[in-house]
Amino acid sequence: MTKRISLTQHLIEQQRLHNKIPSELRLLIEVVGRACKSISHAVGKGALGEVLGSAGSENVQGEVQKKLDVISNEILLEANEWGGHLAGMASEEMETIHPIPNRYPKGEYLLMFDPLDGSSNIDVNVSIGTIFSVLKAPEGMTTPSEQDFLQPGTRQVAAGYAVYGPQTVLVLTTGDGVHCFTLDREMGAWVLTQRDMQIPEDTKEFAINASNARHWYPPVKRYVDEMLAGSTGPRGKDFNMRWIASMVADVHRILNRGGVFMYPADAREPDKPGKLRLMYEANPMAFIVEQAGGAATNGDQRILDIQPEKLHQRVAVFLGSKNEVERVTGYHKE
Ligand code: AHM
Ligand code: MG
Repeated sequence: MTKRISLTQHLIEQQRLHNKIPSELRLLIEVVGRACKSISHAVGKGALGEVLGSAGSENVQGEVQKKLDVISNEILLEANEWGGHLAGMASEEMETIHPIPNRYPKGEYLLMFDPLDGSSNIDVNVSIGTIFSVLKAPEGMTTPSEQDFLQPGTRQVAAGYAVYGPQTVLVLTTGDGVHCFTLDREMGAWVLTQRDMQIPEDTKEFAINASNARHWYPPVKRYVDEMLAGSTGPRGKDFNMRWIASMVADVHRILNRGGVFMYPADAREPDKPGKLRLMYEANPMAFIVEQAGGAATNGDQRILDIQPEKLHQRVAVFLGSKNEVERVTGYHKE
């Protein structure tokens, strides 16, 4: 039998190799991993756990919260509050930041998350997930303010996502490649199953919500039309389309076999660029995708270079196979 490498062992070995995972950051990642196991467990109960359906509340983006959105948020908050590794947290499901209460010791990291991504898929048993991003608190900061979280994605020290699907997986980067762990459900342990995931530079697969086509701006319309034209069109090859409507699941497919994922800005609400949020969706995914040899832009610039202005700001997203992301970004510049 091949030797199984646990999440903890992997993090310790990475620290020895690259010296980027001090023990406080390792603890943070382990705690997030533990919280993801609890979320996976809650998700897996479905109707039997009475966790499906709406929570009867709205989040700051005006979206109806599902029971599991709220449960997942609480699991992540509770797991991360008392360990002493964090200064504060922020979440898609909370309007303002959550500083660590004074009764607990404070650490030097800031954690942001989308506790349960793919909300529209929760009640229909399609893959959903958790996305997280870790920053260092600014030097000398005692109690964090929202401003302290507004750092560009290049400053992330770790990012990852879990997918609650046929298998539960955790995909992680600390800036030295992207590694995937599968949850051994009998043992309750994360086991390393893929090292150094790489996104192929070219692809014949794209992901976009085509029901918004009539609102797209010309560069996106041109790019998608050229792919749809297939082997007799300007691209000279046929493309396949996939849209799961859970970013975690779409990105996971792209990490495994390539592809380009798009959630563009469109003409509906010009001051709201796209649907996805920069701080806890686009930035962590962009970090992971770049670490796997792919690219991520908003059509104009690298996502990781954007200076955030607001905690819940939205951003257009083009990410995945490098040559395709460069092409669609180029169309925006023409
Ligand atoms: P959520 O965080 O409220 O679940 O929204 C984000 C999700 C992404 O996972 C997914 O890519 C997108 O919204 C799907 O949008 P649409 O409903 O337009 O297909
Ligand atoms: Mg989301």
